[in-house]
Amino acid sequence: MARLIVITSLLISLMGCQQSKELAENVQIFIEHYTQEFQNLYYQSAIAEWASNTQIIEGDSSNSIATRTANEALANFTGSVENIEKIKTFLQKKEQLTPLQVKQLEAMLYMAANNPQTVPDLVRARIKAETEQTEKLYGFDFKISGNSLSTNEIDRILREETDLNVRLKTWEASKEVGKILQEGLVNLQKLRNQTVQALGYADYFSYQVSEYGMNTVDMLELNRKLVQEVWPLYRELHTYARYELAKKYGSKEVPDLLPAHWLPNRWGQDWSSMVTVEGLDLDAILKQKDAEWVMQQGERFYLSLGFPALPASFWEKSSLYPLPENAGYKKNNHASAWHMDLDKDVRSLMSVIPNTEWYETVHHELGHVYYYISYTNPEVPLLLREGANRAFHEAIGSLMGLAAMQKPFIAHLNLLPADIQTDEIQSLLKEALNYIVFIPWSAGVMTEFENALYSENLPADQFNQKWWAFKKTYQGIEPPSPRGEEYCDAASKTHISDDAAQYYDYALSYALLFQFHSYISKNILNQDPHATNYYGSEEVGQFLKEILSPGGTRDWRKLLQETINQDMSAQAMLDYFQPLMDYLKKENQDRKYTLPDIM
Ligand code: X8Z
Ligand code: ZN
Repeated sequence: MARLIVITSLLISLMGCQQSKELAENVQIFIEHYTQEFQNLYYQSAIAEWASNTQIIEGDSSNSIATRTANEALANFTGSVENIEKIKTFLQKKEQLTPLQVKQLEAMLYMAANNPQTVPDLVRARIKAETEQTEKLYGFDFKISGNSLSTNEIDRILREETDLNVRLKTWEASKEVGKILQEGLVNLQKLRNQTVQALGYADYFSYQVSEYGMNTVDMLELNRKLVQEVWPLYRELHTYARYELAKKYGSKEVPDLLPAHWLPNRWGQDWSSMVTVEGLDLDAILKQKDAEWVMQQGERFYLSLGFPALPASFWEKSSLYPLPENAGYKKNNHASAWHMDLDKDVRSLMSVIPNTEWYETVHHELGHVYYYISYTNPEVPLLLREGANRAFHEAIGSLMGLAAMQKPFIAHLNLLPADIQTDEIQSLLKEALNYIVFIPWSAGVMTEFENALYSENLPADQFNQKWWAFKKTYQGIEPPSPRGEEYCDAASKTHISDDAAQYYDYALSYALLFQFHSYISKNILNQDPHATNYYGSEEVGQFLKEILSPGGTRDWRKLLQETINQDMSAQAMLDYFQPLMDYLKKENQDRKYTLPDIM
């Protein structure tokens, strides 16, 4: 009797084993078929999007029609009811599959939720709305007194001009694009929410957040904590900037809130050009170079760490420089990197000119490109060719941008005399005006606004007041004059239209990048994090490859533990800037603080 039971249960478990082997094989076949079809449709979509973003011809709808068609085909496939059913059935037997199979099925389901064919009309309407919004955004002709000007030119004026009237006109001109995007944004708010709700997500914000394995409450809390942690330093920088800019513009009064047109950036997200470090004036150095040099220098840095040369197709197919004025068409004016076929076709879209901002951005975009190249390997299935999370993807190039601006690095390139004396506190101040100032903007304004927009269904007649309420609370910035609901200033930020509900990626990426930088400086280079030279260090390259090459095959928290033995945290960033506090407190000694001391 007992024997019989043993044999029967053995038989059953053998059968079970056979079944699960069969299941794993079936799943593998499904994944392979899916992958092939997906790659093909994804590539077609990327090719069409590429044309739509690099050749915007007024009145010509051929690009937008092609883009809509390609995106609909991709959506029909990724959101197909049949695929969704199959994936869900497979996932019910998770425990019989390999972790990699589960991850791939989950990636499919995540994409399906973005355009479920249970609601085909909604998906189609959304694709149409997104294509139209992108066209309007990047086809926009910025003008001052009737004269067209590029966003590079707007940015230059806001960095350099001291005449407040000229600044005001320029800032106002930069916000005009928001007006024509308001209607589209209202439509997209509804359509983005409705499409993901069809597969059970609460709203589009929580859909995007879920990719981190987090919910909206946790993500908001994490971002608010980040703001709180940098707040004491931000408050010092805010006070410093009010007084220094009042001096610079000859204003007798020091305003309580920073007027938006006083700041050297359209959104007040980076104030670093306020400070020039004597002896370390990168802008002056770059003025003697051309845009091609900036691109090649970016590649040289990655090469020096042991990364491969960029493929010839990168140089042939990318769109790296501003269009000539008489081009007769426009292109997307914001920087991006593209993994067109999730294989070897990598490109970047930029408008590089030789200045500090583009020098940094070139390193940022090449970070994406080298991430693509690193995880395009046989160990990483095509569906998992993505960052460990989206913030990792943003962190790598920004890390390289930071490293490429430190004095020992620049001196090593012979761009400076090696023995030049520079003021280290001024360098740190300049960096804080970039990295610290960015946090209340990204983790605060952008994240809170998009949360209100999608999770809280912000009513269309409150977009602008909400935007400025967040600008005031988080950044201590006010508009030059009241801006009613005829404006939609949030929509002057490109991500609001074409990278929706993801801006916290950048906030988190800054925390991460200081963690990576601190690890590299202390544990690999044995250098002061404030004065490093990564150039030529294959060990640094090796460390980065460990982070990059697994792509999305690993849990990001585990990967972080294994590479730097830490959880994600702002501590490294805070430590880095700690020496600045005393300096700023002294500078601000007799000045009135207008931000609350606790956020
Ligand atoms: O949008 C970007 C990148 C896109 S790949 C250039 N960044 C954010 C921005 O410009 O607002 C980089 C840092 C912040
Ligand atoms: Zn990026």
